[in-house]
Amino acid sequence: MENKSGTTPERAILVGVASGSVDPATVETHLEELELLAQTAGAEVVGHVIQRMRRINPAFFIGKGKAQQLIQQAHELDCQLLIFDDDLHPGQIKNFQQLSKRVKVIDRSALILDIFRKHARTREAKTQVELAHLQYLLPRLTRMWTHLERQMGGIGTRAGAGETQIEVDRRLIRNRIAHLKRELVRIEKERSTQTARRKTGYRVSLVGYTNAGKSTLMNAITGAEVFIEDQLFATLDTTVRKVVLDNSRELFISDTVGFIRKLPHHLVASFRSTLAEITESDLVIVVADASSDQLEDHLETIRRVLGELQATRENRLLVFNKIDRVTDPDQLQRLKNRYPEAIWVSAKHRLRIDRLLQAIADTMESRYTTARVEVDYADGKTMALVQEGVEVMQRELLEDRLRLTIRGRRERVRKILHQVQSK
Ligand SMILES: Nc1nc2c(ncn2[C@@H]2O[C@H](COP(=O)(O)OP(=O)(O)OP(=O)(O)O)[C@@H](O)[C@H]2O)c(=O)[nH]1
Ligand SMILES: [Mg+2]
Repeated sequence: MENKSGTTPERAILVGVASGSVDPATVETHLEELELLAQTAGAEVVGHVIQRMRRINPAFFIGKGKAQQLIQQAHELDCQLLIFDDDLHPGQIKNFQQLSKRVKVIDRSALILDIFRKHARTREAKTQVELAHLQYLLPRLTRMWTHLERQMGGIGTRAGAGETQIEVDRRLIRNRIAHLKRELVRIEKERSTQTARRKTGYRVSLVGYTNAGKSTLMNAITGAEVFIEDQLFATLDTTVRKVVLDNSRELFISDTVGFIRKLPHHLVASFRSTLAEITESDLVIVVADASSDQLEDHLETIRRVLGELQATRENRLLVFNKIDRVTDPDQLQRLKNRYPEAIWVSAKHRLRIDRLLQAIADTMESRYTTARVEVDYADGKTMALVQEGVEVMQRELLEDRLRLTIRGRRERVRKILHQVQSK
């Protein structure tokens, strides 16, 4: 079998651990998600292994006997990869390398980073992903130098006097990290001039678990063609589109990278500027796949990542997508009882999108207000002031004055009225 890139896929065994309060059934659902991740990364999964443990073994994460047995199994099944659902310490990976040269051991974070690397398209996403990857790699450097030399173009890779190859690699990586951080600051500056232009508009962002249907919903709302695929992390960049409701109310809607359980910390950190679009929004639409049996888990992950980004809780709308796939009436009723505030849609089949648009319009309305101001024709300064950061709905010509009907955020309109009155 060949994968999308036309190469033979690496064969993988997935490994999960049930310990403490985590029962094997939950671990199995986590492994199913890990399998989707592995497939997205281009691997072929040949088996799931779950080990129950009371205590994590510091040397191999799982027990030593189990580790040896797994390596043996991998050899027999012609597998090149063991993928752990939990994060492994660098030392644990090294210990596995000592058991086998042929079998590579990686963890969930490494897999997610790999997918992000493959899906990064723009300069910003590429820079963010490379930064996260190198930060992840730094404490895990082992005998990877040949790999690195290739990756980094081999410049300055010769070891200096008394410097081991690993030290050289570490130095190279640190330099590169510093460079990437500077690069990101520059890209961020460019971005902030772009967003400044949108500052006066109402900003809405779509957030949610990966594969929940955010991009499909974006398309349903805007008619734009945003990349959609049934795979994890199809979208890594933020797309912003303008939408006009009822021919008058203008808003900017953005679709961005999805969340996932145990999103590597480095990724959240380096995607901070992309995710800033969320924290700066007037409204956050949380999109969830209502047909997923992991819905509660997904909502919890979203709450946690939004918390990590310090997004406010006040301005959120909950949207349950993929209602076309919720066929069990009991399940539907249960969800409706539990989340009475949720708006139910099917982005793919364009069902109830108008309800969602109405809800957006309502929240906009509650933050916006309309007012009338009159300004002398001769007073150019005030004329400019009253139009700044608001929409002008109507202009009426009076004898010596102009009467404007303006609409904008409450705070802004209040400030304008105050300034005009105090003249
Ligand atoms: N049945 C059904 N499928 C849907 C619906 N909405 C989206 N999908 C499918 O779900 C898959 C993921 O959709 P996307 O829009 O790419 O999801 P996303 O949230 O943007 O995913 P990432 O960008 O990967 O985080 C695609 O195969 C869509 O066709 C829906 O309402 N019903
Ligand atoms: Mg998407």
